[in-house]
Amino acid sequence: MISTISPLLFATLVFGHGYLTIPSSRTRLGFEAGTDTCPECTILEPVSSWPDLDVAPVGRSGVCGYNARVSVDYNYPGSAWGTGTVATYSPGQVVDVQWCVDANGDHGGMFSYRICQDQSIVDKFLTPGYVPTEAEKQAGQDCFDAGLLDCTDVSGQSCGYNPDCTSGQACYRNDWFTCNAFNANDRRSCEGVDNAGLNSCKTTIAGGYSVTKKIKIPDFTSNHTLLQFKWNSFQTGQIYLSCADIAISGGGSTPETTLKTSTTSVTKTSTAAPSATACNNAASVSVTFNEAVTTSFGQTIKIVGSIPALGSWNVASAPALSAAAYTSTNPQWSTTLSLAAGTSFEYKFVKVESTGAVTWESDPNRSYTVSSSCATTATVGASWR
Ligand SMILES: [Cu+2]
Repeated sequence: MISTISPLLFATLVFGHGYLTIPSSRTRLGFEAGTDTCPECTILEPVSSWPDLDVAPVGRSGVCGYNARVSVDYNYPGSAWGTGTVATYSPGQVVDVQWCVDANGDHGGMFSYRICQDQSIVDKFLTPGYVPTEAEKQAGQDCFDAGLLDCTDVSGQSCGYNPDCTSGQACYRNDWFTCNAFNANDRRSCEGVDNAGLNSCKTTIAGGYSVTKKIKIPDFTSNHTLLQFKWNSFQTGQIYLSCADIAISGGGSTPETTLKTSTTSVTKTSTAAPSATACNNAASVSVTFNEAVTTSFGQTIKIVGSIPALGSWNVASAPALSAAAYTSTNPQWSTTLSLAAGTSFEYKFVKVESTGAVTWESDPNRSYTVSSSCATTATVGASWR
C-alpha cells in the first residue's frame, strides 16, 4: 500500500474492510445466504473514527450495521438471520471471537466487543418487521458502549496500546483490542495481529485474514441478545459494525462453542494465542444443531446427511429435531448429536408433513466438520433456506 495517498482519496479507491465471523454475525449469515454480496462492506461512514473511538453517532447504521452498497439492514431480523441464536454461552465464560479483515482494506485501528445488558433496548433489534428508529439505534449504541467487554477481563490475555495512538489521546486505552501499527514493516495493522494466512476467513474483494481474540461473557443471562463487534479504522473515517444473535444461559458452564460452516474457513493459525488450559483432544463432540424455521402443527424438522448418524441421506432414518424451545418469536428446532471428532459431512434440514411428504432445503448442501480439539460441545445455528 502507498501511504502517501490521502486517507479520503484512498477510501474511495479501495474497498476491503471487515466483519464479525465467530460467532456468526448477521452479516456472515446474510453473506452465506447470498443476500449480501460484500459482507466486509457494512460501513458507518464518513465519520470521526479516530482518535476518539466513541464520538461518532451510529445513525442509520445502527448497532448491527447497514450495508449501503447492497442495501441490507442488519438492525432487524431477516430471512437468514436474527430469528434464532447462533451460539449459547454462559455467564463468566471465556470464549473465542473472530473477525475477518479484507487484504485490500486493512485500515488499522482498534476493535471491541460489547453486550448491552438492557433487554428492552436489545429487543428493538430482535423484532421481525420492526425497523428501529435512529433514536433507538443510538440508545442501543449507548447501551453497547456501556457494556464494553474489556480485553483485560480475560486473565492471561495480552492487551496492548495502539502504536498509532499517543498517550493523552482518547484512543490510548487497552480495554479495547488493538491492531498493529498501520505502517509496520512486519506484521502490519490488523492482519498482523494473528498473522493468519490469506483466506483464513472469507471476504469477497481480496481475501481475508482472521483476527481471533478472547472475551469474557458478563454475568447476565438472556435467551436472545446481541454481541456487537465494532472496529474503528485508523486510516479512514470508517467504523465497521456487526452483531451476532446469541443466548447467555445460566444453566451451568458450557465449554467453548465453535461454529463452522461450508462457506467460511475458520482456521486458526499456530500464531494465535495459546489457550489458557491444556486438554486432551475429545474423541467425540456433542454438536447442537439449531434451525430457525417456522412450522405449523403436524410438521417435523429432521436433519439428514451423508453419514449414518444423519440417515445417510435417507429421511426415514434421519434424526428429528425437537421443538421444545419453539416459540412464535423464536421458532427454533434443535437437536444435539454425539459425533466423532474430525468427521466431515454434508447435510440439509428437511420439513416432514404428517402425511410423510418431505420438503428439502434449497441447494447447496450444508457441510460441517466436527472439531478435533479441546471442545466437547459445539453449536451450529442455521435458518431454513
Ligand atoms: Cu475501507
